[in-house]
Amino acid sequence: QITACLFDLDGVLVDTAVYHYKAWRDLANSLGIDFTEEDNERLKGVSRVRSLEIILEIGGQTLDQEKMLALCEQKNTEYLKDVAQMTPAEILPGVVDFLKTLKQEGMLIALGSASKNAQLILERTGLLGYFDAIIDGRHVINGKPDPEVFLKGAEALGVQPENCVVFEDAVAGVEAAKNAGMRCVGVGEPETLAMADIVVKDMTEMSVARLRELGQK
Ligand code: B16
Ligand code: MG
Repeated sequence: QITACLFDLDGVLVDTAVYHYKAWRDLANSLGIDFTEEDNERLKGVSRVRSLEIILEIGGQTLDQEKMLALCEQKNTEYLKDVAQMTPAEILPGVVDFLKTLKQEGMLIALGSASKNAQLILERTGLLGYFDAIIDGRHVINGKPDPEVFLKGAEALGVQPENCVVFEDAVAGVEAAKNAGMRCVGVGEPETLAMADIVVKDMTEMSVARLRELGQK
């Protein structure tokens, strides 16, 4: 039986990937590295430092720890300029209706995101009030596909992993959910998210009936 839903942020509730891409591309270009939208797919669900490591790998460069932290800081400052302009209009389709339904059904709701800016983004988009617990990049040591972020979410809600459903758009995130022993709804393409129990295009395709079905699986 499903009693709790754990949501990833970027790609599931809002599309911050476009802002991440813009900020990383500018930074990569300043280092003389070409960084395409296709390359950006590799950064989804991945931590900030790991994202920079991937960009440096693409460019065949290495930098010392101190320089890397400075560049992460620089990227985040640019990224936050866009986040500051975010509004509820940027919430992805079906999200608000589905969250409202879950609340009515007495379902517990948590956030499980790699982002250290998650709380701010939820505030800017007016989604914060729906969440009973928030676990994000500030609370975890091991990034997805490690299950830590979702296990901590379940713990904060006081529920067992087998009673949780995770909503994820990134392959590493789906793996993290499965590693946590949870059901997983993939958000995106079935070919890419094959490990998920079901895959939806977006939250307009979700309903309480589908959640219950998932609980029977
Ligand atoms: P920040 P999610 C992830 O969010 C993004 O998908 C990923 O691209 C980003 O690098 C990561 O958050 C860290 O974000 O720099 O804000 O701490 O999909 O786990 O909600
Ligand atoms: Mg995501």
